[in-house]
Amino acid sequence: MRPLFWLATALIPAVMAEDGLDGWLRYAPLPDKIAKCYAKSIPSQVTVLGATDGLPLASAVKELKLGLKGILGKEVDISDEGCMGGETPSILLSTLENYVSVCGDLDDPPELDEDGFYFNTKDGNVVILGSNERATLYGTFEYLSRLAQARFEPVEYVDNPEANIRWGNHWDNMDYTTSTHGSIERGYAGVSIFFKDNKIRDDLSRVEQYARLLSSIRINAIVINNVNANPITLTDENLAGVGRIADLFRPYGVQVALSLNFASPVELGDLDTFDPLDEDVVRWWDGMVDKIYGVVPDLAGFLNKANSEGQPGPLTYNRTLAEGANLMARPAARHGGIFMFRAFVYDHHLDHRDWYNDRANAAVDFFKHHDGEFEDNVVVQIKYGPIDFQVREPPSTLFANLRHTPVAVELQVTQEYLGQQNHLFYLTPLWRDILDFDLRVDGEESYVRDVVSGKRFGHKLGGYAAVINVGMDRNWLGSHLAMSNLYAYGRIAWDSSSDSVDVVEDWTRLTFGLDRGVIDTVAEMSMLSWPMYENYTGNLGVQTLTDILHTHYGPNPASQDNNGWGQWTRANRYSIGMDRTVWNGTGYAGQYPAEVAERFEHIETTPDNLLLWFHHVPYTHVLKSGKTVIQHFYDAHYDGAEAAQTLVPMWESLKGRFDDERYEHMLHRLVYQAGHAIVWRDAVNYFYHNLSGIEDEAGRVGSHPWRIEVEDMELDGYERVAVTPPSTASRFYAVEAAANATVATATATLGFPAGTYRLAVNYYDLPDGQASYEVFINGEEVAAWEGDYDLYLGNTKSEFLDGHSAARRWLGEVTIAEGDELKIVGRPDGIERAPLDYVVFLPEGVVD
Ligand code: GCV
Repeated sequence: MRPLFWLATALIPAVMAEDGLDGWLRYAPLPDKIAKCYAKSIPSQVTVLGATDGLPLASAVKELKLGLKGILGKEVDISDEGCMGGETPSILLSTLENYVSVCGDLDDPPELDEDGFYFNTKDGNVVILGSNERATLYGTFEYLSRLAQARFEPVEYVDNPEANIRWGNHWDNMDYTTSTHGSIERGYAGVSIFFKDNKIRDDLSRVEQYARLLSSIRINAIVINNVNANPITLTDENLAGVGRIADLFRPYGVQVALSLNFASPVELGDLDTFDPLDEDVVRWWDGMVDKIYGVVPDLAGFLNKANSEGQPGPLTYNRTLAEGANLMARPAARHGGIFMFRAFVYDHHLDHRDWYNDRANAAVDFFKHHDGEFEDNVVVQIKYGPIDFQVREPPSTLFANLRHTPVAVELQVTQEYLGQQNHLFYLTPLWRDILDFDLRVDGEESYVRDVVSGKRFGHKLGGYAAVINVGMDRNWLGSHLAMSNLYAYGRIAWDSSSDSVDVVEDWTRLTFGLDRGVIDTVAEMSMLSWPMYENYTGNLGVQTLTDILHTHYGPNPASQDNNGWGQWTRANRYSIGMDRTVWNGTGYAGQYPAEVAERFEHIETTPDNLLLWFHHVPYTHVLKSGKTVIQHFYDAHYDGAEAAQTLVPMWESLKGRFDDERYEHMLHRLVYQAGHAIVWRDAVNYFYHNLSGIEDEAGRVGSHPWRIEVEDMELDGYERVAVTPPSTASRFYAVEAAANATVATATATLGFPAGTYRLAVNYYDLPDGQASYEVFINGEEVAAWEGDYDLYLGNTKSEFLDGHSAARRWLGEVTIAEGDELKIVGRPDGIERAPLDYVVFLPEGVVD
């Protein structure tokens, strides 16, 4: 006979391997005890009024069945008749309107806005009444989310959205061979789920799964193609494909929208002009928009990037931006469509020698005088900061300067400048920082959140857009933890007062289960991530300091300046920062309403974290904290890199508390991040140390007593190479195997005191090649690795030795004695010539 404990363990659900495909919609079984206790109290009868196949109410029923089965192991009966107050407890799903027409007026009807819903679980029944079908589906997802988090307390409330525009923007390209940025511009999780080889994919199964996720966070529209729009999206064949995509989103209440290329009448049609005032052009767009709506009658509308970064637009013909937007907005309006017009218009050939030039001024310069000239369905979509999704920016001044035009804020779920999903960066606190900023228009409360919702200036339209860029990777964004940002985006766009910690805790429960230790740890790691990343990348409002000319990933402070892009820091030997004051600088501070302008005009009233955004000061300037600017840089970079090391043990404490598959995947990324944070720290610190010539008071910068520079070792087959930018190599040099070498070695005699050390090596991991490496102490192999980070990290790759490819391997502990021989053998592969920077023997407690 089998022992009884066998039976007991058989009843506990095994921890199943998970790949992240379900995101937060896992409907994972609740622990037995909880499920048993509560399953009985959940009605077994579902009443759905007016469901039609292919529309959101039918999806609500489908999700409910799936969810109740998964979470509580409960089967339900479905009926299409019944009203509140019946004898059998039920879960009632309906639109409010339909409920009233079938069951009669309610005594106390809920006040629902568009997409809002009424939710009541108070008397043993569950009632979900939406203002429309998708709202009822939102309420159903809400119910399932509560159950999955074991929130059974009876509640009754109305949930209305703050804003009616809650859009996602994809920067997906039609193909990846001819597009400059591959399949998805700034995508870090595989290729497009929509497009392939200039066509819509035949297999769109990922789109349906994506629709569920978006709907559950109440995103109501999705722009499927890049703002750098390819006109061929509008060919007959591709439009038919767009129709197929819309058919998959429709059941989940997510409307499709399209980015339009302003030059389409020429590129796709047979006109020789795209002048917005030309009658043939007007006719062409009228016809095209009618045709698009013929295929997708419920299209949400359009998005357009005009006259920016090489995109065509009305300025080409000396027409105004308003004339350009209205050209396509008018026919869209006839179909009830919205026209989102991006404010990201600027000149990327600015003369950097002119102290008074400033890209940050562009949005107001280009748009303010057109306020009131746009059609009613035009919404100006404004990036949260005046530059470009930086680690710290003040809110764009344009939010305070358009009173007669509805606006939306553009956020970025994809971490373009923020670690490209290899670095943990939980974005909600950054978004809240912007949304909670009081612009003090006319001296009155004017939070950015109230400007974008339309509340502040009395607009019906307004809200949110976020660049999402999920890809074919099974876990959507490349990193499991990055999915908290997508979830959070939906929560914030619905209710901008959502608390950052609450949101990540909810997401963690849904994603990893109810273990308090997991919830607390993930929340702690997430809340640490913004200050940490800011610390080791760009401080005091100087921007992210990544390589803006190449991949936007690794460090390259020098790339900010002396070019036309206008992301300048104006760093020289003595001083740093953009002078954006009115009295002596670019005047940007003066674009804010008076109270805010006054605050940013003066160093004394500018917060330290935005000092260099608004002021140009000597490195020796003393901050409010009492530190000098340069010492703050040094300290912050050390603090940030040190904090990044703590993510690994925090995550390791979670081993075995959910599936190994997701645990291991994240562990690799966090270990990598711990190393890359050191690359960042050193590159930025070396750069400013070198430029300013000012020593670190703590004596850390440039002093690495536990490192061995590989270029100083005895080399056989290896050659010393200068790295660009120099600060992305320890002491500016590295080694690579000579062109004809199949194997190369570096040897040195160790001078460290006898003891046990943590061994690590910094090298460069390039695409298109997996070099292999072995490390020997006194002829005995102690470690080996392959340069294969490129195979599983999602960042934009660099083929050069630089801050993007620079990486660290942690090689475990070694015990050595003074005089031991260290030998590294590298075997190049493809373009990866087994490059090495330095080896480090870390005594207990040292991070270097
Ligand atoms: C889609 C930045 C990005 C570009 C992007 C652009 C935009 O410059 O690096 O990839 O283009 O913003 O938002 O239009």
